[in-house]
Amino acid sequence: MILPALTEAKSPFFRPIKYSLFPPLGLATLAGYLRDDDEVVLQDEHVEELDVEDEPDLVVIQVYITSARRAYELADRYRRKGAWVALGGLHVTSLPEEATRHADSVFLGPGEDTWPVFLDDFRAGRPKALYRSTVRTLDGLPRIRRDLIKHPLYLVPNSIVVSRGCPHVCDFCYKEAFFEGGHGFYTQRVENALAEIERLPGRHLYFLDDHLFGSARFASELFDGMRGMGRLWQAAGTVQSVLRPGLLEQAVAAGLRSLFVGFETLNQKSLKAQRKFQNLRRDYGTAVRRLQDLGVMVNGSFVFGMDEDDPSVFERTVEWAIGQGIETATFHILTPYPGTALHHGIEAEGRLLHRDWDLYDTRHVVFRPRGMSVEELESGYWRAYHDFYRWGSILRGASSKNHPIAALRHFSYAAGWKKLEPLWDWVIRSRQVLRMRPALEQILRGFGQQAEEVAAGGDAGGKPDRASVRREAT
Ligand code: B12
Ligand code: SF4
Repeated sequence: MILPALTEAKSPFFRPIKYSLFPPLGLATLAGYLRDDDEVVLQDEHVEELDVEDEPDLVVIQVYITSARRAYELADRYRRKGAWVALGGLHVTSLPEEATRHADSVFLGPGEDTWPVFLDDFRAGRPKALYRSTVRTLDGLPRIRRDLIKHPLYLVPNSIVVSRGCPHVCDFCYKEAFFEGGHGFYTQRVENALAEIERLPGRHLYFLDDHLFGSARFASELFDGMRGMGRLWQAAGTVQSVLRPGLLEQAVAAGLRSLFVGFETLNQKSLKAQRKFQNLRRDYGTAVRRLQDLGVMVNGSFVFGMDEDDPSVFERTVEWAIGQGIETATFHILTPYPGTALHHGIEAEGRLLHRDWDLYDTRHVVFRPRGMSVEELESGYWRAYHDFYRWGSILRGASSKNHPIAALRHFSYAAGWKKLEPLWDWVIRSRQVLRMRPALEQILRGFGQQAEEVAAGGDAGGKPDRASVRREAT
């Protein structure tokens, strides 16, 4: 089983830490369906040199858009050697005709229903060329084969997903295309999710769910069950879910310490155009303050290049994010992934510049924007990163915090990710990534402050008093 990497992740010169964060959870999930006497090796090219001299009967490759070229190269190589090659994942689902040229079997959508059927077919000597997922459930999943994951190579080996998809339908998102033909959002049973969490060693967890708060009932029961487990965790959620009374407090009491929030744009018209309705007319500032008051760090996600954006968008967005004291920001250039509504629209308007999937990495402009030139969009994107992570900006963001401990935490986290990149590069090369986890946990804990007070004393169902949280911290 192979997770191929895009070129950048294998660079001999510099390796961004983001590629050493998470193990290949999708493939480890599929490996759970194998029999005890099946011999299986899981290789992740983001963190190791691939051994392609082996002679397997079956090769399984997960294909993302940015690693598609490498995935097809590997697939062709193994097919020439006589192995049966199975390709699946997001990119294959969007463009099955393209993938078919490099595969013996192609899988559309999530693999939990089709993969076991294929395994039976394969063992019986009659595997099909195409498998399309239609049954969507996470009930009765076998155990994820975490034993196949090379833990020391990842900063966050405890990544976990307890749901699939998302209840929303944003135009630029992969989600609608990937889940076509069945439910687009479904969760595990709470007891199964809790059992999976119990099995994970250590304290730190990272929920990779698109929207952990997508079902308020599920999330509430999950957080209730996690209370007292002593976990520290990170996740993703929407502005809407942050503003919802009660749920966030429950999450914090269960150990939430940092949340990835899709703000995407400060422009209401753009939100509407992208059908990001759940963000419409929500007070972003209140959402950030709610998170900060509860001791949750914010990773704000922003997208540049929507039709309403002009060259002033970069500075406005960055200024807003720094002013709000957002700890880390992820900027993206709007990218029309094949299969999405955004892609259909831009293609129909003749604005697509090329189909070089290597460059569909949200850092390159692949379509003709409306309100600025391609060069302005690309340089504005890089400027946004530069301006947000300048020492002066980090200090300004940190000083917006009301407490020195919160300011120190802001400073350590923001500087740790961006300013210490050469150090991360060295850590990755010396294969010491896992050793950095205690430092990450320490920062997430807020050096033992704020959120732990809420967890210990706060009423999970109610709204803690902002002033009292600050007083406790002091
Ligand atoms: C974690 C993550 C990462 C991690 C690590 C990836 C990893 N180790 O798997 C990191 C940080 C490295 C990363 C980087 C990037 N990512 Co990323 N990432 C994710 C994220 C949040 C979760 C993936 C995950 O673990 N899901 C949970 C598991 C259980 O599901 P799964 O992996 O999809 O596997 C299931 C199915 O896909 C299927 N399946 C997969 N392969 C196969 C094969 C076969 C044979 C079968 C039968 C089934 C099958 O079965 C599995 C079980 O259901 C997704 C969002 C998402 N919801 O998928 C984005 C996502 C995959 N990333 C994306 C992007 C764009 C990127 C970047 C380009 C971002 C950037 N600007 O740098 C880079 C480059 C990625 C690359 N290497 O090429 C896009 C991909 C779009 C696309 N069409 O391919 C996504 C969808 C985010 C988004 N909403 O746009 N990413
Ligand atoms: S809220 Fe996020 S995950 Fe859900 S559809 Fe929109 S972009 Fe995709």
